[in-house]
This record gives sequence, structure tokens and C-alpha cells, in this order.
Amino acid sequence: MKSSEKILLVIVQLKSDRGTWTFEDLAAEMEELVNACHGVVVDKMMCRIDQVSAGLFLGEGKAKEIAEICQAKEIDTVILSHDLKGGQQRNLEEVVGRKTIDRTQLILDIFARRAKSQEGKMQVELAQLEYLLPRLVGQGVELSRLGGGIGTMGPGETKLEMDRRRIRERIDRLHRDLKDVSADRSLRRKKRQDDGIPLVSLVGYTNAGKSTLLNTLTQAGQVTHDGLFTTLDSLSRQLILPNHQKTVLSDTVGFLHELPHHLIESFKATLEETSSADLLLHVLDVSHPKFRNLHDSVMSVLRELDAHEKPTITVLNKIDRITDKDVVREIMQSFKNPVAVSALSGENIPRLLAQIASELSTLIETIEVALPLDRMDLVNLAHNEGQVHAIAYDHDAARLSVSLPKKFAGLLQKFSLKE
Ligand SMILES: Nc1nc2c(ncn2[C@@H]2O[C@H](COP(=O)(O)OP(=O)(O)OP(=O)(O)O)[C@@H](O)[C@H]2O)c(=O)[nH]1
Ligand SMILES: [Mg+2]
Repeated sequence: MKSSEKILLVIVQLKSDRGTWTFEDLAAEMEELVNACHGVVVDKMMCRIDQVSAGLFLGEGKAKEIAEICQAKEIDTVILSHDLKGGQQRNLEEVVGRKTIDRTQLILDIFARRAKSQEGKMQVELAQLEYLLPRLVGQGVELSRLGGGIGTMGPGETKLEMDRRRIRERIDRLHRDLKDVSADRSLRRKKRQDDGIPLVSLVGYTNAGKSTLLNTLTQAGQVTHDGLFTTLDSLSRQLILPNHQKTVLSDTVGFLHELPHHLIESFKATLEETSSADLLLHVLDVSHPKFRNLHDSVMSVLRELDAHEKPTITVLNKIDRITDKDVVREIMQSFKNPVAVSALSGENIPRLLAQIASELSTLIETIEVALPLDRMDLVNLAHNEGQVHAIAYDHDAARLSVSLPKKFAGLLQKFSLKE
């Protein structure tokens, strides 16, 4: 594969989405994404669109202008910062005369390059094929008639399947295999819950410092790197808090502004670590000029995972890069449950550990109760909502030791064996 593909970036801003992301912000992020595929951005152009053209997406004049730049600068690939429909992509490619891909395809390409575990590769391939299927014409065509490179490879440098019938079969197969992996994972999770060990999950924008924090807290040896989407597979490690409480801390794939829906769907198994967590550590790189945008993007992915209302600590990271501590204090004002740290230097990590312990202690209570035998509803509740560590029946009561969320513990409190 050509590793120095020459790229023309077309940064699109639609009239409808003139929000908090400026052209410059979008361009900076697109450049990072291209870097992650080892492409070289030779030129970039801005493109404001008031009315999307059904056929070409852009206006005809703009498409011709792109074609001229491609000629003059010997561009290999045109990448749009906005998603295209299949027909628009083909038409645009025709006018431009170069391989033309959209943002989703670029992101999928990065994932395909980075996937290491079997599960990661399956998830990426599934996302790629589901993206591709509605874009094929007839029985199937080359993804791009204009050569390979960025956007055309599956995980592990395999060539993406291009035959419609075989893609369908492959998608079914991947769904089945991923379901098995997900079932394995649920079993392991259930075992941990039964042991009463809370799961603390790192979430955040890609490059926020999640893996660095995992390493600092647990010496996990997770790979860290200044670039986008370094981590794709989840990794869990035991973390013992200063109060000796055992927890499991998990690191997972980072989020991105408007993360393609296909990816979220196919990474559901990996992201279950997030949806089933007892506590989220939302890691935010406060040295990033647009850190508030990054925070909001993460919140919207969490919403999609239905995890946005989970107990959360906002970990304001990379404070070693901010010399004025008043600025840090001011930033702290605007976030829920903030702790400002440097995952790299270790600054304020003890404070974070204390905060984790304090959050967890407010969530779960372990009680010993003797429930009357005519209150099997409460025995069921203990089983369904908590972790029953021990249960014994005698002639008039079921004696249980159970850890469960405080709101349920309250219902059992009057049968407590301790004063
Ligand atoms: N200065 C500074 N750099 C940090 C800090 N934490 C992380 N970094 C750097 O930020 C970059 C990204 O860190 P990672 O830990 O790989 O980030 P991540 O959130 O795991 O990223 P993805 O896996 O891509 O989602 C690396 O170059 C780290 O060394 C910090 O507290 N201070
Ligand atoms: Mg990481």
C-alpha cells in the first residue's frame, strides 16, 4: 500500500451545521485523521454549501475546481470532511478524476489499520462492509475504480470483499461470531459483578490520555501515542484503591466528533464495558484549544450508548501543560465532579483515587438481612438488582449478605441484622 498518498482535503460546512466547529477546527481534525493513515495533506480547500446537490454533493463549479487542483498538484486522493451518498461519490469521482472518499471511510480505514485483536478486526470489517453494501452498484464494483490505498483495505491489509452476495454472507457470519464473543464477555462481567467488584470505565475523546491514565494507575503497559485512535481494544486491569477496595479499571476505544454510527453499532461489544460500568472517568484534555467541544462530543456518544446519566468523574487531564493554575481552577467550575490531573506526571493522582473511592462508596451498600419467607419479592429484588454473596434459609427467614445500589438497600434496611 502506498504510504505517502497525496491528499486534497475538502472541508465542508453546510449551512445547517454552522455550529461550534469552525472550518479551522474541522481541518485540524481531518489532518490528524489523514496523518493516522500515513497520508500527506498536500492542499486543503474550504467549501461552504448552502444547498447540497443531489448528484454531486458539491456544486459543479466547485467539483471542477477540485479537478484542476488535483491535476496541478498531482493529488492521489480527495477526502471530504462530510459523508457522501454512494451515487454522489461515484459522480464526484468521475468529474474529479481521482479516488474520492468521505470522512467515514477515512475513519474506518484508520480502524482497519489499528485493529489487532480478533474481535477488533471483526468489528471493523463489519462496519466497513455495512458501509459498503448500499454503495455497490449491480452485483458489486471495485470500491474505487481509481486504485487502492486509503479507504479500500479491510483489517490486516486484506482486500475488502466486493461481491454483493458474498458481502451479505460475510456480514451475517460476522454478526454471529461477534454475538458469541459478546456472550463470553457478559459471562466474565457477571462473574465480576457476582464477586462484588465495581467496574470503573475510562471514556473520552481520542488522544485525551485514557491509556496513559490506565498505565499511571495500574502499570498496565498499554500503548500510548500522540495521534488519533491508538487504542481500539478494551483492556481491563485490577485497581486497588487506597481504602483497599478492589475495582476493575477498563480502557477502551476513544470517541470522536460525530463518530460514524456504523462504528458505534459494530463496536457495541467493546463499548459494553462503558455501558455496564458502575462509574465513568471522563478524561478530557484541557490543553486542547477546543476542549469544551470535545467534552460535548463525548457526551453525545455516551447518550447514544445510554450511558450519559451514569455516575461520572470528569478528569481534567494534561494540566502540566497549563502554567496558570487560576485557569485550571476556572475550568473546574464548569464541569461536573471535576478532578484536575496530569496522567503523565502523576500530579493530583492521589486526589483522583480518593474521589473514585468516595463515588463508589455512595453507590453500593453491603448489608446483611433476614428476610421473612413471605417476602420472596425482596429476595428476588436482591438477586436481580444486587450481588448476593451468601444466602441461607432457616424456618422463618432467608438470611442474605448482599451488595446492592443504595436506593434498593434502603428497601431492605428494616430487615437488617445489624443495628
Ligand atoms: N503533557 C501531557 N501529555 C499527556 C498526558 N496524558 C497523556 N498525554 C499524552 O497524550 C497522548 C495521548 O495519550 P493516550 O494515553 O494514548 O490517549 P488515549 O486517550 O488513550 O487515546 P486513544 O487511545 O487514541 O483514544 C500521548 O502522547 C500521551 O503521552 C498528560 O497528563 N500531560
Ligand atoms: Mg488509548
